[in-house]
Amino acid sequence: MSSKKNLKTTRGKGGELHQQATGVDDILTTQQGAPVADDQNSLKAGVRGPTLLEDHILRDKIFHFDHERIPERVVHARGYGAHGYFETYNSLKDITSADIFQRKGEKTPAFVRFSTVAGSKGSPDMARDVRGFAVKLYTKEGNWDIVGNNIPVFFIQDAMKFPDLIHAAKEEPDSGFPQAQTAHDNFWDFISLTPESMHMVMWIMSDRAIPRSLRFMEGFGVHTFRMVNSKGAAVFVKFHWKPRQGMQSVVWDEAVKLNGADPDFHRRDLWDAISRGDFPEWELGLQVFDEDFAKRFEFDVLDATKLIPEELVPVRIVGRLVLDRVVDNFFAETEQVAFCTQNIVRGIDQSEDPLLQGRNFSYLDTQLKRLGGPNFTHIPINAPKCPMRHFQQDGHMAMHNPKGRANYEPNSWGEEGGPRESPEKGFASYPQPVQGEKQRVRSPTFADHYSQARQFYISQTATEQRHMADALAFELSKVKTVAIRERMVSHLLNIDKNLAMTVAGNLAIHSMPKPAQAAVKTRMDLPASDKLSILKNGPDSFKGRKVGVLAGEGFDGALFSQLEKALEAEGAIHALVAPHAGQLKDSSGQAHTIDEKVDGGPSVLFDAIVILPGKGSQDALLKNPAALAFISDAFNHHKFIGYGEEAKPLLDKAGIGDVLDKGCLKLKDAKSVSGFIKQCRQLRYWQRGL
Ligand code: HDE
Repeated sequence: MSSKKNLKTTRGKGGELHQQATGVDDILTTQQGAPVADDQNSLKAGVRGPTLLEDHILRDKIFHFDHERIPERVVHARGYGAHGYFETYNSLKDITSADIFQRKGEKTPAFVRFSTVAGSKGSPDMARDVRGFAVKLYTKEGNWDIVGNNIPVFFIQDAMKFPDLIHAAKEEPDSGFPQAQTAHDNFWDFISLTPESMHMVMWIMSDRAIPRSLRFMEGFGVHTFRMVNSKGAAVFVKFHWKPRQGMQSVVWDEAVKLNGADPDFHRRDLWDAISRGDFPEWELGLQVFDEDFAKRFEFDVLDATKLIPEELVPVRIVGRLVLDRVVDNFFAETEQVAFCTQNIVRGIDQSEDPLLQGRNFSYLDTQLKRLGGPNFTHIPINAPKCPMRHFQQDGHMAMHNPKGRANYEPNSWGEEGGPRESPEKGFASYPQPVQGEKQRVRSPTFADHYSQARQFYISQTATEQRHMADALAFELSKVKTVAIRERMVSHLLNIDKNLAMTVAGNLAIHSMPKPAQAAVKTRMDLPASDKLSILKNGPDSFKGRKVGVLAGEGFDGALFSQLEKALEAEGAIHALVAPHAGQLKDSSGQAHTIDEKVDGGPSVLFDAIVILPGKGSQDALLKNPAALAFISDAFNHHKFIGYGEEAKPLLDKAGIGDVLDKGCLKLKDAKSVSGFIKQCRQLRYWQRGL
């Protein structure tokens, strides 16, 4: 490998290592391109004398280092991106003139950035939070950004409240904590005073807010947008990204432990999957509807706290997004990418959703500060991949100014006078008639705050409902002000009485508060919508998932190789976990490389576990608390557990020997291994009612 070629190395007078370039192409230079002779020592007056201000090489290096950081995003600071493409399944000419949807099979380059919302850039991946799902599509007629989330509704209805929401959710301003979590007084104070957030609260207290992988979650455009065809006719549209891998989440105790075991769990998972060629895919679905439906629908389609159930408007699948390339450089791509809801193309248009309208101002404004000037479209990750011709010029870091004398239009310079407008090809806004008195007002059609919150709750399985009650009780238990806890329970009473009672019980609220006053009567008759549940829509596949194999010296090599084969056939992967690092010999004497030393590879990193202690290695595992926690945690997290012949003492010591259930399978041959993998397709053994 070229990086391993023998460099000429010498030692300096102080014993420091000097590595010298071997050719002209690998000579280290300053920013100005001047070759550097010594990258270890600053220029001094005498061997032990002061460093000279004259040292332009030292100053060049440190000056640049000093300015490496740019402001992190004020929200969605923690994120991870990847490249890919969008493939159009069929022409959508009938509803949109957007170039990306004109030709079947068209492939459009894409960049996606996933994120959490509240935490800072260095916060852990597995925080309970909404995940950003921002997609940049480099279409032939300009960049189109769908800046969405993994939850189809939002906390608030009007952009005016966004700074308040975010201030309340982030760390408290005096103490500066808690970081990346909503379990504190300020958040629940604001939420409990903002009933419009109740639908979203149900979503963030559900397992949607702790996804197992960025690959295993849905994405939504949230707002209602418009599509406009070449004749100028418009339809309303809501965007959905459906993961081909299926949805999957973790349980809260796992999330807490994962944040310690691997704060980069989500980004590592995405990087690893793409690097091994297991490219995640989402299908783009549209809910298309017209003014007539919008009028008939029981809620306002401009209200971002509401969704349209798929039973009412089915999702039409129109293409797929494939992520097939990791970034070359995190900063250049993931950090510098600038999404904006204003980045739309001909054939796509805005709606009058007051949240969306506010976002249209915010994103461009925030990029200016974050990226330091108006020329961030010159950065490769933000530059369109189609021709860009305009008369905009100058500003910080201008990379390409227009050539020639014309920097304005109209001008008299004919064909040399630069680009001109095109009524046929250019963007045209949908001519929505607009009239009204100027007023600061919330539309009365936005006033129902509980009906869809209730609908979401009753659409969940009993397991998911239990998780929601647990999450609410956990979050509110961290709220010190009892009045805030009670106020939240008063809202829950409008959503589901049992939920309210369970949460109140866990908070030892003995006398129930009155239900919160609802602005309009809550609809108790909205039917459950199965698509809103994760567990009702399981992938029935173990593809893309990972098994942790806890093994000891002399483990059953034949069984292990059967397991390896079965997992490969399923498209799943595994890691070998042992009490020590290095290598492990199996029963036939073959050596295997250990992937994780057990205290660095707890079972929360895996979707299922297999326990294969060797005949002579029981002791090492029995005496290792991390090995015992590996097993008991997996059991408590409802994971499928496969175990070999010699595992019994370990299962006993881990405290599960007596309670083994149908989610725990003894492995002895290829048949039992394949039975185990088949079971794993359910992802978790929820029947283990803990
Ligand atoms: Fe954002 N949001 N947002 N947001 N948002 C930002 O823009 C804002 C909202 C979303 O990976 C910021 O470039 C306002 C809804 C994502 O780079 C900022 C309002 C949805 C990302 C901003 C909202 C989102 C952002 C911060 C209420 C889901 C990350 C950095 C009116 C549909 C994009 C930046 C990335 C980022 C403002 C509400 C999604 C400050 C004012 C609703 C995925 O401009």
